[in-house]
Amino acid sequence: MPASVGQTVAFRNDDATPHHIVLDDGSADLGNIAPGAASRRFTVGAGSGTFHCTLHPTMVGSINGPVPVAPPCDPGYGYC
Ligand SMILES: [Cu+2]
Repeated sequence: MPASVGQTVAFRNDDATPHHIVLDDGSADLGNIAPGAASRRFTVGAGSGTFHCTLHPTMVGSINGPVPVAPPCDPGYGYC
């Protein structure tokens, strides 16, 4: 479900490898998120709809767009 602007949300890493999420508009760098852990909470801004993982540059997504973007399938990172 997409998040709304102004909503406070966090990422939870259900994967087996760390991820480092940065919002593409530069409004939040959530740092490394260990497997099984959650990031700090942040407020979704009007321009913070997309994000990427600095550790896995092909991992991109959307948090408030009309259609969430699924990360690309990469068996090496365990998220297919
Ligand atoms: Cu990652």
